[in-house]
Amino acid sequence: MENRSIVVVILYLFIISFFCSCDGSKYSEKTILRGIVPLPLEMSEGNGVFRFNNQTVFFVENEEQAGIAKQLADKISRSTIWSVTIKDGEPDNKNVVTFSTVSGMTDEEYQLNITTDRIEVSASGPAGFFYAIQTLRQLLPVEIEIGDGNLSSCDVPVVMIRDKPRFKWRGYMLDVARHFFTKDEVLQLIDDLALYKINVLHLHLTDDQGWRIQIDKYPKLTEVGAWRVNREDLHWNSRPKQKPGEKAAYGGFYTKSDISKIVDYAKKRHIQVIPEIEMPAHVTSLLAAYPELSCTGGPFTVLPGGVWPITDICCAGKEHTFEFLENVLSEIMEMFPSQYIHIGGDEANKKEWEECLKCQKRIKDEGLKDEGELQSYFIKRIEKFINSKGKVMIGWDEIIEGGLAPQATVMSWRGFQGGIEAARQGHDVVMTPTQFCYFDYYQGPVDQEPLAIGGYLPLSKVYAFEPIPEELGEEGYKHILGGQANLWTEYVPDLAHLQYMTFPRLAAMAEVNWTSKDKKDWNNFMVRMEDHWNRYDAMGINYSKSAFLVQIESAIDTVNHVINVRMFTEASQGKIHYTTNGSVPTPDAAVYTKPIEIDKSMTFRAQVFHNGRPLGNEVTEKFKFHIGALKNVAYLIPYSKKYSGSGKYTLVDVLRGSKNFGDGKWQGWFGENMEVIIDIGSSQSISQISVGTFQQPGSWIYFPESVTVYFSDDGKIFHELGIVENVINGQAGNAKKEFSLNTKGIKSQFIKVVAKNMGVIPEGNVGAGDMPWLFVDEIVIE
Ligand code: TNX
Repeated sequence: MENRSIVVVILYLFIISFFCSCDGSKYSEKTILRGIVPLPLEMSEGNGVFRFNNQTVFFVENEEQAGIAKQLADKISRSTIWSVTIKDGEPDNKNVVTFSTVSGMTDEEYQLNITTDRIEVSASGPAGFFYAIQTLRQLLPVEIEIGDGNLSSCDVPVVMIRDKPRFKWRGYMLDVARHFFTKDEVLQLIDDLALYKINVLHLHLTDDQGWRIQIDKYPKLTEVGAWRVNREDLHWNSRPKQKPGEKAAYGGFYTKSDISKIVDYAKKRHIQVIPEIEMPAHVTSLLAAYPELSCTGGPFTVLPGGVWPITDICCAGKEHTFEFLENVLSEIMEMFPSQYIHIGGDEANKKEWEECLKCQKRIKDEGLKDEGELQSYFIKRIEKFINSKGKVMIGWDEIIEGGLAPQATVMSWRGFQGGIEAARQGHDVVMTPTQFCYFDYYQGPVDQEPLAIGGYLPLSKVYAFEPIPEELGEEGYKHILGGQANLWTEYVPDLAHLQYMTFPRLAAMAEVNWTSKDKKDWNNFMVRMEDHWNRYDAMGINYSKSAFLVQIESAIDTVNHVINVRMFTEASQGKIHYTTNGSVPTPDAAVYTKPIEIDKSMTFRAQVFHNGRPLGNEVTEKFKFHIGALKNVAYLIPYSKKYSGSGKYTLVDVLRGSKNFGDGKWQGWFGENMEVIIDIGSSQSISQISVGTFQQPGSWIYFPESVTVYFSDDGKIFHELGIVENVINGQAGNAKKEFSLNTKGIKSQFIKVVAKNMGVIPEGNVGAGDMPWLFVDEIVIE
């Protein structure tokens, strides 16, 4: 160690022990409330504040530091009635913020020493200074994010911070292919990523539904590939392809100048932009422009939504395919200075390759075993080209199949396994398993959230993500570069929605990747986040409050004929207030403390309040007791074992299935009708019968074709009461629907209900098993 480093370390230890009133792993309440996310490595707090005012001067050593200081100085200047001054040279007085380059720190490490007189920022280079400034930004009042120029001064607390990240890859992926986001929207996102010390923005630039980047050599890629027919009014999975004569005008792309602005803007915020060009599959938009790169010759049109499976693929038998892709990659590498180039490589359906003479010839000539090895041949060839330009290839974990390209870095998305295998083979890995990292998944109860792709990834689960799998041991520490959040945008059409899916989950992901494992603490995180709700408001970020949504769970007690209602939230801040008389819940409404037993129809309205302020949105849940409630149901056709609800009372248990069809409240029939007889015990007047059903075309669940109701007094001879036809016919996308029949004047003891399965899946959505599911809950008899 150099003498100077030793001095720095000794000095540092001295300062830390001076400030430390505890063992360094515990933080006082006051410190927690500062709201620094991700949590720094070490913090120790003193007394008092440093006050920024019209006399405060930033002293920097060079231009680069001046640029970093300016980013914060501009924010302060915009929010106050004065402007911050930046100078170089030695500070001569108090009330200064000084930047000093020191040795002995890693690239992204920094030290921030705030005293009442001055703020000292030290780091070994620009990344460290930049992160110190982000921490300082979070210590300043949220008003600095508003920029309306009213503050006369602003304070930051006296504190000593030493900080550095756990992982060097702290990523966020944005899919700009499924929905396009403009250059300005991307710039705004970059600003928001910087707040959390994210250092990789992975842009998924091409996919079946759009090609989003200008390539001079192949202009049709954007003239044709960037545009699709507008079917935004339909569910992603029920969008018919472009018809002859229809204009494709929905989409967009980045010009070279846009990319240069994005890369530059990100660089100033220490974010590396990594481009992804998908191959050999997920290429319909490319093939729409240049069909000669396919096995079949086309024609193709840019897809307006999802089609499954997609067999469109680049021909691996033609030399021209490689020449073309290498030319594209050359232009990409000119535009993006990043060390890594992402080539996709996921979900390649090999059907076309199996049937293509050229691909088969390639398999033979190269002595390959099968199409799996052909994919590996494809990827290795591309890797060789990327390496020849001094860059590293990265791809989704499918690139392991058939033999991994020698230098490749793997992005493990199908769980951890691909990453584990790759690391064991000595490759670097970015962990991005769906179950912890897919920000396109729901973050709250499905019924309360905007439409998402499926899955469930609440905030606490993101926080629980651990990128290094235990079974890897030392190998893991060596090869796992870090973790990454992925926002796929099939169901994310605009910036407001992007923000909703991203925040606050990004804050949790940031802490996963930055903060040391032993310092992570969910409750502590959520307390610090209290400051961030205000900061989001000030920054104009449309964030999700799903962690504070009241979830109402209910269980049936078939012995006592009551329902137990339980309420909870993901986050522990605040209290649940509720009403049952129809009024809006306020902080004065009853506080939920323990499960509530009900034996008659009731509507709950509930919301979380903390210090009088609502934290989440209001939630309503209705429980409707009816004549059929908890009566015997005879199944003439048994329900599927896979979707059995809670058994024989499911259809009459008062509890209603949600839009999450796996919630345990729905009963399903696969390709078959539902036929049940409900015995209500004695002959009674019935005014209406409603049958609740569900549709989710992406999961091959469809409304019934019709619902027919029969009645009988002996349970043997049934008379038809009426039929309700389905007029929607698979078009409505995800929805719940009641099939209701007016039965006024009818008296009956036995009611038979037949819901007719659609029988066939509508064209364009042919899926596993080729038969539709029919989902029912509940049968309400009034
Ligand atoms: C899988 S992750 C995909 C994407 C989809 C995503 C939806 C990966 C490499 N492929 O094409 O958008 O699931 O969650």
